[in-house]
Amino acid sequence: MISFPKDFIWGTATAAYQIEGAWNEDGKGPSIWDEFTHRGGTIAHNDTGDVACDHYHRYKDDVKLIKKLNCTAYRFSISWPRVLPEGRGGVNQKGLDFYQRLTDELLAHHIQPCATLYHWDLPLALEKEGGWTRRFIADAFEEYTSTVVAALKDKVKFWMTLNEPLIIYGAGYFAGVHAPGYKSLLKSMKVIHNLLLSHAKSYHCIKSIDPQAKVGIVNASSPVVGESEKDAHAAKLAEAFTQRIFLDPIFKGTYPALIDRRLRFLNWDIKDEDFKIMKNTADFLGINNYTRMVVKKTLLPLPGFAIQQTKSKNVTAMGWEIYPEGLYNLCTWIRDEYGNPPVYVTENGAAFDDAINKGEIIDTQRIDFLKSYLSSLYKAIQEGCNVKGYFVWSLMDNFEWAEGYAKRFGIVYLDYPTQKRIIKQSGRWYAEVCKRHGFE
Ligand code: IFM
Repeated sequence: MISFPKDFIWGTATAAYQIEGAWNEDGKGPSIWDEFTHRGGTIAHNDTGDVACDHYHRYKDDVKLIKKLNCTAYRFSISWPRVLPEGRGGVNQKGLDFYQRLTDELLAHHIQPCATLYHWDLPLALEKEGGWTRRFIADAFEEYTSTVVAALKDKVKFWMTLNEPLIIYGAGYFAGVHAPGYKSLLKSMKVIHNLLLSHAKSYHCIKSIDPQAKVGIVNASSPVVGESEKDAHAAKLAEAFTQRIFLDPIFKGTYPALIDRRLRFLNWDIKDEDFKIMKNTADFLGINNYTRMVVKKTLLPLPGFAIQQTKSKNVTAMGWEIYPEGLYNLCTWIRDEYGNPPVYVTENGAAFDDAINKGEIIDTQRIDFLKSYLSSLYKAIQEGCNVKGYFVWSLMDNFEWAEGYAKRFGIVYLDYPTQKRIIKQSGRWYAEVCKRHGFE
């Protein structure tokens, strides 16, 4: 029997744009994702998040589901343009009220609300002014933070500022496959620094409103390896550009030495005093882990590495290698490099091609996946890693960004035409894990 500590937090996770729907209801302003999906040709099957899981109207049922899963915590995100339709200035009270109702409902069911302030849905009005590429965004994010935290401070004590800054800059500004859809190395480098500054200002803002609150950042966390020995330096560069870049400023107050000059060469707006604001701005670290990253060196010096498609046959429906040891490697690396901070696995899970059969979804592959990653996490905890909780991605199938609804990550199945929710076999299994704090 694998038994996790008794105070270990068990949860599931979602994000506003992926589940809420109601994209233009009750005064919500448009986000970059509304614009990006409505462009057409950007998302598989031209899917949009206009309706998604209709969670905005069905949140009460969804909280009941979380309760059925025996989760003690729920990670969700707040939609910035629902609260501030123009990104700053006038507050949309109806939008804020939705999150009051949601958190009340969670607390009534003894589920701890864990809120992410930014999971990719930037107000379109701010994007029109340059969005994350311009420094003003940090003040706008601070204003948004203060509005939300002042309203919810009695209910939410666990805040995450940004979800996966790596994907924001990599997919949104470098590869162009996520909103706002730029393919620009220069823009992406500017975005990195502004994200970190925004995180830091948001951190200080939350602590000034509620010193008791726990505040952290959530990173897309994958251990990095070179494809062959020749690629060892490329792996170091990739680790710096994807992992250390968001950890060093927060835990050490500097950019990683290996890439500091390159970053400053590409972004003249990096000021030394920024690092004083950024240093020591995480009470905990959120890690989202799905796979590992295999890289190869490239001739181009920037960024100096190329991410390789896995050659493994052991993959999920996303084509991501199933590599549970990676979670152990990651946790022990964080322990050794960053002074063993409190860590929460804020996302872990897998997409598979689930099908309903006589009203049931038998997703044994997902159970195997979760078991193997949880076993790896358990080993890390046994070896002294300060891991405090685990959130499955995701509570239910939802809008999987560029992949639309084709990829299903949920432990609850969504029958989109009827909006019926059906707990998958993995959901029933996870409910037992949460109840027993472990599994055989
Ligand atoms: O669905 C996403 C989530 O929004 C952020 N982390 C990765 C998940 C799976 O791709």
